[in-house]
Amino acid sequence: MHKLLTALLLSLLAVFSVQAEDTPIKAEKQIVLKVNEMTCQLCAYLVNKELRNIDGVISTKASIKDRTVTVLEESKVTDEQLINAIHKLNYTAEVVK
Ligand SMILES: [Cu+2]
Repeated sequence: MHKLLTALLLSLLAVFSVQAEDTPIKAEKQIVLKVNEMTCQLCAYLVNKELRNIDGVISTKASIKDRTVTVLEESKVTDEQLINAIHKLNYTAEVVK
């Protein structure tokens, strides 16, 4: 009986530690930037590369067709950081959503 109780407690603990690991993921956010000058693969490559250099950016996806970049990032990353990175490439950027 005691063994069963211990096993139950351990599995409960396992559930709680999984939830604890999940918490930082909820601090992620996604924003979409419009980059009007991004018209070819090279532009998209440079924009992705520059944004991924920012500490806290998890992933980026540039679309030449829509001229937008979807950025998955930690909540500590500010819109200004993303926009400044794109300005470094001499492109303009505005937050779409
Ligand atoms: Cu280009």
